[in-house]
Amino acid sequence: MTLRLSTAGESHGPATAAVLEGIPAGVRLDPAEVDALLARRQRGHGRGARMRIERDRVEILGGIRGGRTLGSPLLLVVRNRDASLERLPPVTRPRPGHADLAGMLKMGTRDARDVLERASARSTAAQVAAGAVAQALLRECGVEVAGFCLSVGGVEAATLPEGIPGLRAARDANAFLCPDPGVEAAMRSLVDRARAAGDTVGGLVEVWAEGVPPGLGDFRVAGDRLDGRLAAAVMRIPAMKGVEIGDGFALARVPGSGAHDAILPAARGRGLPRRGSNRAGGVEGGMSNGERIVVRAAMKPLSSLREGLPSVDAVTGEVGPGARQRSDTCAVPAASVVAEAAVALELAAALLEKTGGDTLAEVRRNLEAHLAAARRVFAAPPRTSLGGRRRRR
Ligand code: EPS
Repeated sequence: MTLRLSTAGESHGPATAAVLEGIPAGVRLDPAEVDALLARRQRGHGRGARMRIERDRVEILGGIRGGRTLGSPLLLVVRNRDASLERLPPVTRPRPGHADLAGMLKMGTRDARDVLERASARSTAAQVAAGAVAQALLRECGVEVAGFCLSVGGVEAATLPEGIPGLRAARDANAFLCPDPGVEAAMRSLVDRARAAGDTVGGLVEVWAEGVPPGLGDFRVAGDRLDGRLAAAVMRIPAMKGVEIGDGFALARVPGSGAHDAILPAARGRGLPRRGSNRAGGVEGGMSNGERIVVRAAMKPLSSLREGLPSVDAVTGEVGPGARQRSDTCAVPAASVVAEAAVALELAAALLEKTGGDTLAEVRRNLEAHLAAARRVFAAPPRTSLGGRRRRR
């Protein structure tokens, strides 16, 4: 079965919800773990008034029994406390940078409310709930995924912890979900100044995935390339304007001799070869190569400004600032949680394509067989050519 996610719900409707198909049976699923991710998505210095209203909690209304997945579609519901949709006024002056104008033209309506309610980043709560389920599956298969905020408005983390456990500890202790405490004060004053000026700030988010088996994705079919799929998954998050894998855009400025990662013998002559560096960000030829996957994305500053940029009213024709709506000053920390969920969902999909399996036991059995076969590729005695083995003396 293919892993497939659908979400539904308007920002100020009764709920935001996800249907996730294709998660195998037998995955331990603790709603508290989903809630922990939902709570992290609500965090971050610079969030607006809405996050003081909402207390996101998941209700798992299908696909679970006795704390384990059944293999049937999961129905994940996050109710909205601000469920004011039917009382909210029309929006006739589209806000530059939002979905308003393009959506009005697409749908043939003068009321951008019909567009912005669904275009809202509120739906990322449902995506994050689904991402938490994907992470529960990945964890059972030895894969850990962690997203964090790398920079806010040009203030960037100077140092990063070694691996995911240290990264998580430092990130969770930080008001921006940034693992470098040294830049927290600078981020805070930047966001506070922007808020005072009625302005907004963007930034960079990064996601690491460790323990990813080699060979997820495909070199044979363009649409199945893992880098393309990860990039699309992260680019689909509202307000994202750019995505990199590994050293990404920086690779365009260095010679080939400094752009790739040497292949070194496996430790003690066994297992998979080691790599000297990870400029590729864990993906070569459209496939995971067994190294840490690194995905980075650029979030634009949110489009809701106190003094809206110039716009035109679709009803009166009057020129004036775009409609004013409540907003966050900075949602980069929240976006890092959404990016973590997006990467987890895409990796879970690619993993299940490699292993198949209706149950977790079947997925793990097939994964272990794949890893054993991969290890044998470099465990065999050296060959003189592709054809024959060198004679032992
Ligand atoms: C959003 C506008 C704000 C944000 C919202 C996304 O909501 P409101 O219009 O109710 O003030 O708080 O984000 C969320 C609701 C959320 O859960 O992240 C927008 O226009 O996209």
